[in-house]
Amino acid sequence: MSSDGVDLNGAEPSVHDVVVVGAGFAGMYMLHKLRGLGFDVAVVERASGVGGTWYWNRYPGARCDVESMQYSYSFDPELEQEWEWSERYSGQPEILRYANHVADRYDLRRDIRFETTVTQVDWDDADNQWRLQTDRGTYLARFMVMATGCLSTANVPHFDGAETFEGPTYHTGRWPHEGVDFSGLSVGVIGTGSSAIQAIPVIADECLELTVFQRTPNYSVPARNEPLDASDQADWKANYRERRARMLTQQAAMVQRLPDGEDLAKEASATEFDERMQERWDVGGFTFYRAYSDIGLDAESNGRVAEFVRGKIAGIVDDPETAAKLTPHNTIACKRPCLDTNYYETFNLSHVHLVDVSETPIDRISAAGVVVDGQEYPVDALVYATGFDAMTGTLLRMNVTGREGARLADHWDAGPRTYLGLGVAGFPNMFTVSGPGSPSVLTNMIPSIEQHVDWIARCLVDLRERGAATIEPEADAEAYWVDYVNAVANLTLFPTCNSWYLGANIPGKTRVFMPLPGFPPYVEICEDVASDNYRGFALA
Ligand code: NA7
Repeated sequence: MSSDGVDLNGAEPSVHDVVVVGAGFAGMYMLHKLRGLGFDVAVVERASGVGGTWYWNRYPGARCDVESMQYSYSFDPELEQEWEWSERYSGQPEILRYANHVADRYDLRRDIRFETTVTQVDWDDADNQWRLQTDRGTYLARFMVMATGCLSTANVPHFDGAETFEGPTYHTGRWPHEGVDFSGLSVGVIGTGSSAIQAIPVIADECLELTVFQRTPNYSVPARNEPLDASDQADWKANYRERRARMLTQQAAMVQRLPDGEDLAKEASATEFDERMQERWDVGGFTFYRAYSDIGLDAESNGRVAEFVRGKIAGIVDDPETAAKLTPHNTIACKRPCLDTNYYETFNLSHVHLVDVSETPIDRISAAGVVVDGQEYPVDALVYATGFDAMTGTLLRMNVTGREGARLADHWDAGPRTYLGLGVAGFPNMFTVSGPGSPSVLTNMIPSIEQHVDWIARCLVDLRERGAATIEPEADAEAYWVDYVNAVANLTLFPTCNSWYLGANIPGKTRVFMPLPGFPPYVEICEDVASDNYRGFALA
């Protein structure tokens, strides 16, 4: 790059008011919204299509854990009415079709540059603009929106000998678009997080032998997926405005099938407790975790609920040794809660094997399989269901520098620092959609995305009206926010597990609780900040 902004290969940079990184649900809505407000916007996207998470995560059984009628945009009532969902929880292909429908309906593709990967991002102090270098040219823009998703950089752990494995390997978050045929094959799956819990029963249906390598057992609750009843869908469509408004008043930005319990689990009688938990187990979904008000807050109450699930595992899994291995003993729901269809049941199948790698980790991968404690488990194909470098991984890999060349990686050395999860001190005019420090992954992502996009759009209009060139969080406001997020997280049981919420799944990553529990108070704070002349932000 030369100093006048011309690309080294001679091409002129592409100049816009706003450049958005990512064409998932956040980037698509950001583009649509800002276009409607008269901004010139370009979106860069490394994939060859829209959909973000749902573009990449095509593994067998990939499905949203939030019910279809709630996992969709609310910004256009016509879109809401015209789209028909087919199941209680949508599978990945259906959600990707929806994303493509939205892209077509609002003619979004003409402003999206696909197959374009950001390699370097620098703030230019002299010109008050961002310079994005990509593998397909340079972009200049006054404002930049990182719509890069929370789980978009795959975590592929290092195993000695992995390169010597003779069969194909796959990561759940980078699944081949043409699909994979496991029939007649012996398959290994590493990991038992929510991706694996969805994939294992489906892969088991197809393959000859399945060996699951489990480091930490996980709690899972039945999803009870089923075809969506036409009258249920019609009822939602008739009441969408009231229901969408109600979603925004809920901790996780979604309405549950049963009302949240307001009493304490530890005070319930044994009969009352079992009846209530059983009802929620039968209904399926996240309503299980909302049976009592203190499941996420009080260790004793949490322990009762955990024990209920442990009892279910013992009842479902025939072989007591396998059941014991599958039984978790940590806090329930302090890792991302999982929903399943026949997960524990799958381990009753004679061709499905469980290898516990908690005490003796995977030694290495050989040409023919996975070696644990000196024993080789032969497999023809290997699936890494090993998760993501969550919430910060993608942002940090883009080599972002702010004022005076300060690196985002240095600023976040001790964990991500943001104000409201929307901006970073020293990085003017950069917005993060569902960034660390916002409720994001603890909520239904689409309402969270809409709330951020609407806030950013309002902010850009206000700046335009005032003739302000820059906005950035003040250092004090950011420090206050980091402390606030930590203080709220410490009121809960979330920090008691080694979860990706804490960065604990990535060797060497600083352990800081990254999302903010509690959607409704967060929305109020954001409103209040904007109405109070963007309190905590410096405008120039
Ligand atoms: P997760 O929830 O991070 O699960 C990853 C799994 O991989 C988990 O069971 C890990 O065990 C396991 N893992 C990771 N590294 C290793 C090594 N080195 N050896 C053995 N096992 C390992 O990712 P998912 O994709 O399932 O879910 C991510 C989110 O995507 C999900 O919450 C939804 O929001 C969508 P561990 O528990 O760390 O011991």
